[in-house]
Amino acid sequence: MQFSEILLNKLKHANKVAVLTGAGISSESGVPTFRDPGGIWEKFKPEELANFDAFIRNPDFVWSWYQHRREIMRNVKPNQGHYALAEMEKLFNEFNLITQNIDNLHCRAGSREITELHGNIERNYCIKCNTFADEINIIQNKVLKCEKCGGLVRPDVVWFGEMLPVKELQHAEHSAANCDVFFTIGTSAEVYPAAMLPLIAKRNGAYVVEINVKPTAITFEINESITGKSGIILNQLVKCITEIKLLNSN
Ligand code: BJW
Ligand code: ZN
Repeated sequence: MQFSEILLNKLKHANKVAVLTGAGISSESGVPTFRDPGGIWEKFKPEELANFDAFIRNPDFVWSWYQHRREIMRNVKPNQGHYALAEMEKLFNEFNLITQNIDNLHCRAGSREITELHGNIERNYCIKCNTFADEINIIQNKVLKCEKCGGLVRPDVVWFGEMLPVKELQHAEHSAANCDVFFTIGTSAEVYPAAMLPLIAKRNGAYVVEINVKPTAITFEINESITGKSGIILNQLVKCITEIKLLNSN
């Protein structure tokens, strides 16, 4: 695969690189995306499941949906895209990996600095007293009750209409506004405020590159689009960057 001269040159001189990932990066591991055909929202509308009111109305149903996804996520492995980003982290002075994914696969691939914007499915907490629940038994399909106060236990993820974790969002915005190169990978860029990040980066002078199998909501607002599967592209890109850096140091 041939990368553009301009991208390779930007990466050669880049000090700070930021990356935003979405569900697409995990699709090659076998985790369904949200908005692609066959994705999660084909069966259930987001407003039916990914919001607090739905949970209160039908906690067992929402809980069992997350149990189903926990099972998928525990049975899959990181793919070459996750591993390539873990490698890329070592190649730049500053590297910020921001993810909308809740699947923990970046962590399992060895990335160290990860900003999770939408939470993590492995964590769960009581909606009444905020106590975190321990390891969740996958078989349990009825909503868990808090051991301390009997309140409903929910996954520690961000639903529609809920605020993103403040520190994480601030860190992500700061990384986007201060990087030299910004990658937006495997996300439809339809959900805010995450979808603002590539635009913040562009407005502040970063070179913004999208990696996706198809055009997205922001394709025409950024600098460069690379079309294809993120696992394959990232694997080759990291090899290229490593070569450039080696040549640079000789
Ligand atoms: C591949 C590939 C391969 C496939 N290789 N690519 C401004 C304007 C309009 C609306 C709003 C706004 N600001 C806020 C809102 C409201 C709302 C929102 O954005 N709505 C939009 C739908 C319009 N946002 C919120 O409510 C957020 N909160 C908030 O803003 O709080 C402040 C506030 C509160 C109250 C009122 C107003 C403001 C919270 C958003 C939370 C999102 N939560 C979810 C669920 C998380 C838990 C769970 O997983 O169950 O997060 S929704 C879902 O979408 C999930 C994802 O992280 C997120 C993004 O999806 P993603 O990752 O982009 O996936 P897909 O499927 O959409 O795309 C996959 C892509 O991969 C595709 O492009 C494929 O082509 C590609 N692909 N294979 C490369 N191999
Ligand atoms: Zn409690």
